[in-house]
Amino acid sequence: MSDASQHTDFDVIVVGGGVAGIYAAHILKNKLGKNVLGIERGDGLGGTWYWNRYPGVQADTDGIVYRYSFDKETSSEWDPEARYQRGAQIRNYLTEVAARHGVDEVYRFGRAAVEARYDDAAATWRVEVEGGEAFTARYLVSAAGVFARPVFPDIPGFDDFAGEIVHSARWPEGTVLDDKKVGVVGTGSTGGQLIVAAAKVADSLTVFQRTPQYVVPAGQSRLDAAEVQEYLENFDANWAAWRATRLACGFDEPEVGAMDVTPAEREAVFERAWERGGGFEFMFGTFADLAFNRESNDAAAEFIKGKIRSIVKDPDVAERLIPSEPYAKRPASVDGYYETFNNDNVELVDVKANPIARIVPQGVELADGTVKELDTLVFATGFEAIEGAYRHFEVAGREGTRLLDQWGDAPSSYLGIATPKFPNFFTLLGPQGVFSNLPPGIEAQMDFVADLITWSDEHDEPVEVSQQVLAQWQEMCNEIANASIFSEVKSWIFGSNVHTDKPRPLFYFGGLAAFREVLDGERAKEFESFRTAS
Ligand code: NA7
Repeated sequence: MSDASQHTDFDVIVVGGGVAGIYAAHILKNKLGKNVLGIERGDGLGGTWYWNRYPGVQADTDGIVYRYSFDKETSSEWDPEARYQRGAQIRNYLTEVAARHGVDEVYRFGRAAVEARYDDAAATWRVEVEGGEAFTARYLVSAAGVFARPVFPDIPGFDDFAGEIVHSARWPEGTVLDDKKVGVVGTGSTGGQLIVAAAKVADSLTVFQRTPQYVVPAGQSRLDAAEVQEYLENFDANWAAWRATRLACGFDEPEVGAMDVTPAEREAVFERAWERGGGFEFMFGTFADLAFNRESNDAAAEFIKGKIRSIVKDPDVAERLIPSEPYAKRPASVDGYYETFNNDNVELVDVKANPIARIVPQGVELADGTVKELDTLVFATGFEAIEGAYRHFEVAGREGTRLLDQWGDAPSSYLGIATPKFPNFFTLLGPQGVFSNLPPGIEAQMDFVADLITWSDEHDEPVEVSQQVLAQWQEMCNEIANASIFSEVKSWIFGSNVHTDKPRPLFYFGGLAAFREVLDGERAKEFESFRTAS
C-alpha cells in the first residue's frame, strides 16, 4: 500500500476488487509495470463473493473453470476435488491469488468510488472516494461488478417488521436461520441455494415464489484423483481448448440439435445430464439449440417438468413449482431443490396468485389477508445487473456526459469495454460484453484492455471507441439476443427484472470463441475502432 497511501496520481485506477478487478490490477501492475491504485468499497477482496455470504452460497460453474487461467499454483484455499467451490472458498482463493501476485498492495479498502470525471484538457481521470479524497490517473478501469446493486421489492411496511430483514447479497455476520421462522422471497439461483440450506435448519420456511424456475441438480461431487491430476498436468492445454468454446464452462458443447435425434435418444441425453448435474451443462451441453429453437427448448422444459412431478409428492405443490415460461433464464442448478418442498417445515406461497400486500410486525400479510409469521425475512430478489453499479458510482466522460445517460435505455459498450465519449475508460463486464463463464471472459477483456493501453501509451493518444463502431456492435448483439428464446422472458440478462417495460440485451450471445476473434481482429487492425481522435 505504500504507493496508494502516499500518492494521489497514478497511471491507472481500477475500481472494484472482485474477479475482474484483481485480474486487471495484476495485469496492469505485473505485466505492464503500471503504477496502479485499486479502490474497493468492501473491507476485503472478492467482489460478488465478498458480499454474497448467505447460507448455501456456492458457485454453480465447475471449480476447474471458475478460476483464473493465469495462475495454476494457487490452490490452498481451493478444493480441487470438489466439483463446485463454496462462497468462502472462492473469496479466500481470490484473496490468496491477489496476495501471491502482490495485487492486494495496490488496493484501498472500505471506501467506495463515488465519482469519476474526465478532465478533457488534461486528458486524465479524477476519481473521488467516499469522504472526498480524490485521485487522478491517465486510465480508468471499472470492474465495478455485474451484481453490485441488490434490489428490494417495493412492498410497504419494511420498517414495521419486528424480526430481521436481510438481502441475500448483504448477509449480516452472525445472522443464522437455525430454529427460526424464515421467509424467503425469490426463487432464482440465489433463492434456490438459500431455500435448500434454510430448510435444513429453520423451524419453518415459507417460500414466496413469483415465477417458478427450471432448476436442475447441481451435481456437487468429488472429482477423482486421476481427473484432478490430468487437469493440473494439462492446465494450459485445457484452458486453450475451453477458451475456444462458446461458454468456456469446461464441458463439450454439442453441435447436434435436440430435434435431430429420436425422442428416446433425446430423453437419454437429458437424463444423463440430469444425473450429472449442472445448469449450464444441461442447457448448453446437451444439445446445441435449446436457447434458440422453440421445439428443442420445449423438449427440455417438458423433461424438467416431468422431474418436478415425479419428485414433489404433493401434486398441488408440484403444479405451483412448474414454470409456464420457456426455459430461458440463466440456468439454475441446486442439489435437492424440488425435494426440499417435500419437507414438513416448508411451505410454498404463490405470490402471483396471492401477492404480498405488506410487511407487518409479525411477518408478511398476503392479499387475501393471511399472515405468514416470520422471525427472519430474506430477500433473494436479485440485482440491477451491470448498470446498477453506476447508480452509486457517477462516471462522467467528455463534456461531462454521464455514463448512465449515454447508455440510456439501450446500454451498450463496444465489446463490453468501451463507450463513446469516455476516453481511456474501460469497463470489464460492461453492457454487451460476452455471455460466458465469467473468469475467462474477464481475462479476454482485460488482456485486450492491456493491449489498448499499451497502444495508447506508445502513440501518446487517448483511445475512445467511435459511435459508428458501437452502433454496429449493438445491432449485432441485439440481433443475436433477440433471436434467442432468452428474449421471451423477464430476467436480469435483459435488465427486465428491474426495467420491466424496457428490456435491453445486456450481453453478446455469440460465444467466447467468436468474441475472442473480434478482439484479435481489432488487434490486427491496430485498434482502428478506438482511434476517434486521429
Ligand atoms: P434473480 O435470478 O434475478 O432472481 C430474483 C428472484 O427474486 C426471482 O425469483 C424473482 O422473481 C424474485 N423477485 C424479484 N422481485 C420480487 C417480488 N417483488 N416479489 C416476489 N419475487 C420477486 O437473482 P439471483 O440473486 O437469484 O441471481 C442473480 C445471479 O447471481 C444469478 O443468475 C447468478 O448469475 C448469480 P421473478 O422471476 O422476477 O418473478
